Amino acid sequence: MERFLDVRVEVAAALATGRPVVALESTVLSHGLPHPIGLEAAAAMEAAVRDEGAVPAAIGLLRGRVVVGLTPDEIEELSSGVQVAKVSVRDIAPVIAAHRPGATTVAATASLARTAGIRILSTGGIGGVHRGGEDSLDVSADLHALARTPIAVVCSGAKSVLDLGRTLETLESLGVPVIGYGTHEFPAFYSVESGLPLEHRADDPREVAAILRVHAALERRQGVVVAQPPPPGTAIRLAEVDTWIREALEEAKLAGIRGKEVTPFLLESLARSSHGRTLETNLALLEANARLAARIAVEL
Ligand code: PSU
Ligand code: MN
Repeated sequence: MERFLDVRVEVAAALATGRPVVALESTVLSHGLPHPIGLEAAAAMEAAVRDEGAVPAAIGLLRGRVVVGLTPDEIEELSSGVQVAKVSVRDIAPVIAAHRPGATTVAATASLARTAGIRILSTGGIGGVHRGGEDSLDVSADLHALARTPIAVVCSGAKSVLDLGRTLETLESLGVPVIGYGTHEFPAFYSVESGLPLEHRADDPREVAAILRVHAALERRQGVVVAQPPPPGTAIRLAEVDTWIREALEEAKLAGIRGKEVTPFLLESLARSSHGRTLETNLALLEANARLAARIAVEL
């Protein structure tokens, strides 16, 4: 495995001595945010993780290997390149074999982080069931990866461009616990509110750690979603986001966007319609989630 798995010194040392490590996905940096905002986001997330006393481990594919603990230069390489592949689970081996640079989604990052021995991952929003997914079968591999990868994923729920109700139903079917952090409602990424109640809630990192300990002790095979609403000052009302989403979906339909292009296309359209407000919220929640993930990792 070592031929293809490059766990960098700082991360390897932390894992070997039981110090807290937080994995960070790279698709959000390369395909989810425009350059150079992806870089800004990466720096903010890494700083927040370090600030809380944990080691950040951004994950991506470079020069035929999985890198766990990308350097700032490597993150730049992944976030600026036009040739960078969006890598979900199915893409890992082909992209490595082709020596192509690849930015990993939540699904791919979670499974590679686990391979490296990391138990907590931070992101903005997980993928889910797309609107109309009951016909198109466009259901993110993130959900299926969560069903079989025992890792905690700190996020602000799933993007509101998705069908959040069906996303939650699917997580339930797959046996994935969803814990509201300081909330009884599934966050809608840019928005605090979704109208979808959550049964389980934790109010501080210790409570989350307690749940994760039970989950691990009982050898549960699933991931755990820890869903934190976006920071209050930056959240946007769902009703307001909804008008932009409808525009974005219409645009995507007209342009014939399909498959893995859908998520990046919609995010870009939202950024345009909102005059950058969704980007600001996205940055703020990425940083807040990285900070929370680090605090949970420290607690564990
Ligand atoms: N959330 C964001 N921006 C993103 C993504 C999520 O705010 O760019 C990315 C994540 O990497 C997630 C992926 O895993 O989108 C899901 O893509 P898809 O729907 O194609 O599975
Ligand atoms: Mn998809």
